[in-house]
Amino acid sequence: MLKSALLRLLALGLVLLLQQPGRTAGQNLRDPRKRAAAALKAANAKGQCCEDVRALKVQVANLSSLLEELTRKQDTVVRQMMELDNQNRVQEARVTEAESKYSEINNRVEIIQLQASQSITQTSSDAIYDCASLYGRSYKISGEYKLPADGYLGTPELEVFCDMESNGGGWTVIQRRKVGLTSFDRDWKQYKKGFGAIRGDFWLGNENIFRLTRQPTVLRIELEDWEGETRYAEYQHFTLSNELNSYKLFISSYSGNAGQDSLRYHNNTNFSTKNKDNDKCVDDCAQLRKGGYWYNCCTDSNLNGVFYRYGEHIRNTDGITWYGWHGPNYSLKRVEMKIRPQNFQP
Ligand SMILES: *[C@@H]1O[C@H](CO)[C@@H](O)[C@H](O)[C@H]1NC(C)=O
Ligand SMILES: *[C@@H]1O[C@H](CO)[C@@H](O)[C@H](O)[C@H]1NC(C)=O
Ligand SMILES: *[C@@H]1O[C@H](CO)[C@@H](O)[C@H](O)[C@H]1NC(C)=O
Ligand SMILES: *[C@@H]1O[C@H](CO)[C@@H](O)[C@H](O)[C@H]1NC(C)=O
Ligand SMILES: [Ca+2]
Repeated sequence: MLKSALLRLLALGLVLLLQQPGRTAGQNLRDPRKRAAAALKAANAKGQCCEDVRALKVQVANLSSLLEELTRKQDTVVRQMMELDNQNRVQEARVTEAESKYSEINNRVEIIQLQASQSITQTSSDAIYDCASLYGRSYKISGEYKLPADGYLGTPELEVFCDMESNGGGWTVIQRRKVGLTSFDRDWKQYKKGFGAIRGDFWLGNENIFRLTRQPTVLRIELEDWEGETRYAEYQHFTLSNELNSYKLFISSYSGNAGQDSLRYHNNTNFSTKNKDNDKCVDDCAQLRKGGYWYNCCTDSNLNGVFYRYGEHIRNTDGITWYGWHGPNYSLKRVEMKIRPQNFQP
């Protein structure tokens, strides 16, 4: 602003400077007397004009030097701003690096805790069906439990994680994503049997989930994003078919705050893995979405997808997604799926 005002002044000065000496030159004077008078007048004017010109010249020189100085100052400011910008970028990079290091250390701590916990599994000689029956026997602390084998029911011994706190407790956790080091891109057999670490990331196994849902069962899904916000989705009815029927999903009566119900699309759909395409699509959804799930064509949620860390979590369509909350390209930070009988009394 200041610079352009000065430039305008400078231009005006130059115009005046050019006009001054020619003030009388345009007059065509034939009469000698008039010419003499004009010459005298011009001489007077010239004396005056030359004063004006000198003053103007000084002003112009002054303005020029001022302008130069301002230009120099502006260059300095621009350079300083660029430097600050660079420093900012370096700072940001450092924060990002620190964050990823922190996350790595956090993961390592969780793994150590996980290994330590392996030896303090609680057991009970009583026939126990699930975490809800444990809760009924006054086991009210969340953690790892061993459900004993039951010859009558034909169930083998099973390690489970019980959530005895959320919404009244009694929940048997069937899936968890939070550490991000366990691959969920597994085959049919692994999804059938279960995999992962019960205190970390795991799938309890389709065969186990099928058995646990033979009684009327509630499913609760808890989600967390990278900003630390949480949501849940609950289904009053949840059951899986047996393996012969491809562990087909059945859910109904949604409630929760996770936006549009993003499991509904997967209702009445067979389970698919990378080596068993049971989806309702010409594509191979399990391979596209890199998990085992009740793929339709393909997803409205992909809770067994790829775990992407903060910074990488908004790029891919094969992440841990719940479309009704963060859409198809946002991979969540944490997921837990848990079940308990419909008739559970806290
Ligand atoms: C020119 O600048 C000098 C200082 O650099 C100042 O003292 C002087 O008054 C200025 N002259 C004009 C005509 O602006
Ligand atoms: C689902 O599985 C059942 C039994 O395994 C099969 O008969 C049916 O065709 C499958 N449906 C689809 C869409 O693949
Ligand atoms: C799933 O499909 C069944 C019919 O097989 C239906 O009764 C139920 O309401 C559906 N669930 C949802 C959440 O739409
Ligand atoms: C999601 O990512 C895919 C490419 O990976 C892109 O084509 C699509 O537009 C993205 N969708 C949204 C809603 O950002
Ligand atoms: Ca297919």
